[in-house]
Amino acid sequence: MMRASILPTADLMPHASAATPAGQVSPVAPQWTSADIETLFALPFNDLVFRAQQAHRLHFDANAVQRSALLSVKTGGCSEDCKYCSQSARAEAKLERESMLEVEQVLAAAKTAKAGGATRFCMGAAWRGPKDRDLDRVLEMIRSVKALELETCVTLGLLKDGQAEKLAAAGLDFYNHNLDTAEEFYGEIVSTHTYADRMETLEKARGAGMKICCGGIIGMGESRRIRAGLLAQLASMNPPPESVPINHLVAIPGTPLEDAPPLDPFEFVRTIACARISMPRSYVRLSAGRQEMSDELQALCFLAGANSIFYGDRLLTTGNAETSRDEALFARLGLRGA
Ligand code: SAM
Ligand code: DTB
Ligand code: SF4
Repeated sequence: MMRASILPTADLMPHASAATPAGQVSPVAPQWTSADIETLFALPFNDLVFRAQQAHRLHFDANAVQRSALLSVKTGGCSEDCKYCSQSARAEAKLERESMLEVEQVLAAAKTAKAGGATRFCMGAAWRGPKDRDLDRVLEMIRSVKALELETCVTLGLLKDGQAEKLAAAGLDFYNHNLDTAEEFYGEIVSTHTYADRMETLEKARGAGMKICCGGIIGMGESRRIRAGLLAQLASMNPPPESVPINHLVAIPGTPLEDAPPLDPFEFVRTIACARISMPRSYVRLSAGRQEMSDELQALCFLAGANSIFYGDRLLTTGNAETSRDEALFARLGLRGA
């Protein structure tokens, strides 16, 4: 049968799913180990990308790319010390600390995003986690964005008991909370909260019935083993995150990672391909870093299975690839927004 021939060969199947007959969804999430994913990483580039493209076509239209808009609703002054982030109060990055936006400002931005073709609106806040009184305004933002018939996503940091349920009740579709890297490297990047704290918040969001948007940052000086470890962690969630943002580090002046060693762009494409193969049903988002990428590199990322982007001229504190450039790239590649 056609389908069986394009499934990964047995030596590259993760352990739990190896026993699952082709075409059936295993009730147990495949247990991807770092070693499994390192084996994928080590494939010749063409073989890896071919395999990713096959996995992509089993579950998605390979020429459709989901587009999410992003808005920072509370910028700067964060108590945490994430080394990549310009919004940490400890960063020396030149950043105006801003108070929380008003609901009307958010609504106006969401209308513009929808008119431009985005289907999801993501709101980010530079908090360790939301205080209950701040959450109330976010809930209002969610309700008004949802009323525009946009999917909603927020990223607010660590959640306390009961907050996830409030977000879900307001109509939140996705909670974004990245693991950012493998557990063993996390302490090199952040000291003010732990990997276990992040996992706990992901469980709270899932427990409240929301979809999860969870990925990481590539290019922070981590090894391939660490990249594989991050993907193994994500792919072994049961179920894996519905949305997996793969951010290329934006090396922001004034942050401790401003001089991070450059990453071979092909290694970034390999990471996307490994994410696609290990999480075949998830949207893999080519997230931060697109502004610095050539059109050719982005095209390789789409070929390797990326099928979502941030759309709009800004990310949180840095620029994104301009909408006009994206439109031209989609036209040149025959891609459609989805
Ligand atoms: N404070 C919340 C938190 O940490 O979860 C939400 C906002 S935080 C800015 C969201 C995510 O943005 C981070 O987890 C990280 O993956 C990404 N990010 C932040 N700065 C970045 C940078 N310079 N380059 C790439 N990704 C970055
Ligand atoms: C995600 O994974 N990436 C986005 C979003 N989720 C919140 C943030 C990227 C931030 C890039 C750096 C900046 O603009 O400050
Ligand atoms: Fe704060 Fe989030 Fe930036 Fe960390 S990544 S410093 S928690 S805004």
